[in-house]
Amino acid sequence: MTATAPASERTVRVLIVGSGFAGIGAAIMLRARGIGDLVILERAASLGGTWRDNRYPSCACDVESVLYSFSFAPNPDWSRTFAGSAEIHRYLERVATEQEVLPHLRFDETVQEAHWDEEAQRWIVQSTSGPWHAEHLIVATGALSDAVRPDIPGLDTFGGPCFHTAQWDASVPLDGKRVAIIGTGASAIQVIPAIQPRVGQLLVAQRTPAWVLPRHDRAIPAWRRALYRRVPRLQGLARLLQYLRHEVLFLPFRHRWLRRVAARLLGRHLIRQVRDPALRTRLTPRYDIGCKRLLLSDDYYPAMTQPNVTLVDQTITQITPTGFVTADGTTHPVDVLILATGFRPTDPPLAPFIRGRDGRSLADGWRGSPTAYMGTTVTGFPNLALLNGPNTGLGHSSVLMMFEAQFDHLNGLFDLLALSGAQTAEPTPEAQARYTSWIDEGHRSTVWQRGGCQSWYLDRTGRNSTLWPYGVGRFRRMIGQVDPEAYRLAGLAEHRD
Ligand code: N01
Repeated sequence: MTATAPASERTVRVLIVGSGFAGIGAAIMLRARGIGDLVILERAASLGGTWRDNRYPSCACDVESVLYSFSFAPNPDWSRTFAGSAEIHRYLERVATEQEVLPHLRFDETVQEAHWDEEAQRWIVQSTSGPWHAEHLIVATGALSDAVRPDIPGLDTFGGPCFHTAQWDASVPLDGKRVAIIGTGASAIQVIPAIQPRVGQLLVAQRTPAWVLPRHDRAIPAWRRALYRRVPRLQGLARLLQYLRHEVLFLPFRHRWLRRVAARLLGRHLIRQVRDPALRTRLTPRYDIGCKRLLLSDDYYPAMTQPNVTLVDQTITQITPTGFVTADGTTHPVDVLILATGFRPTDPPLAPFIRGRDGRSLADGWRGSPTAYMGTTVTGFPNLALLNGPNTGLGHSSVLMMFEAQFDHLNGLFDLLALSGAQTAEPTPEAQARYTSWIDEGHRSTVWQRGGCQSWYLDRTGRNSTLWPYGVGRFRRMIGQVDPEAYRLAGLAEHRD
């Protein structure tokens, strides 16, 4: 189908927005249950989401690849414990190809607006190529897709090359240059050791020192890959062990005394790798371990000790055409400015443009603090599913397992519709409110709420609307079964599975 296809051809049973892991995985799940009438709209020219976009040097997953892959598509060929972005992207492309998802993809189509047409019992979705009509809308646009530029005066006046890590410009020469990187989060700590040997001077602008833990990344030897190919169950066992390890590692996020133990043990990484006491003090986090996302790196601290690296921990007050000025009045000349300033998952970009039964948008209802029943469905928005929705993020394990649990929930919903003969499903306001209170209660004792830091996990109301407050197993158990009492079913269906 082309971008100019007539309206009748633009009516589908399921429309998915976004072709990252969530969107591709949802399409595979739907095809497996016999729903082939589906289209995935992708604003870029190829699939892959965050792993297509993030191509800064040494970009890699900070969850072991054996766990950061679909359970139904194990990959015995991972080259490293923590695969790089290009390898993860290739994996996703391969899975999409093998599972015959590619014919469903429409590239270079940006969704601008979607609203529920109550009379037609359809979603009407406006994309850059025109309207689509769909019975079900699945939003899989990801939490880390829109780069945030820092709100520093003068940023636009900088005269040299300036780019965000998620929009890395490989054509900009860095060799021998004076480069500044703003931010010391997950992206920055991967970039810094990768470019430090090449640049002349590297200025690292740190606002808050982070907890950085050992990563133990290794090449996976050929014999082990061969073994996994021959005996897939062994890789399944390795995955299970990683899963259980991460579930155990989750406990300190909820229990303070375990955090104290963890901080004492894991704080040694900094002590071992940074000998200079003054630099060590400046790199020492001043909040509870785990409050902000834990960072994993074996080479970040060693890079910070190199003679061509300067830690700048004064606030940047002004960016000028030739560099930046810090609060102590120092001027720092810079040739290239790299923004490792992250994303804003608490303000999903499509939320103001998706309107439900009463014409109000998701953003209108959320008022700065996203909520959804089981992190997936929203009252007043029939047949809408949000993948990686509110409170489905993780601070300790692979988010792909959360996506798969959401797929199970959607499967259950399609079963419920098929069995009941209904056309639409949406959670009751009571079910969503109960669930949200339960989530908030669950967060009360977590480090994210009490750890003494400002993190992007918290929205502008101060509520944690991004993370799931328990272990992954609990989410899978809860959401895997659909409670019919929690859903309002309506209409008579044309389709049957
Ligand atoms: O972004 P971040 P990221 N002046 O928000 C600083 C995922 N990810 O791109 O801590 C000065 O973590 C900010 O400072 P502060 C992963 O989920 C995954 O690094 O707010 N500094 C912080 O240091 C990750 O958590 C992988 O005080 C400013 C940094 O910028 C998420 O992406 C790999 C500033 C932003 O850090 C985001 O990581 C990489 C300002 N005005 C990333 N504004 C995987 O492996 C912001 N900062 C899966």
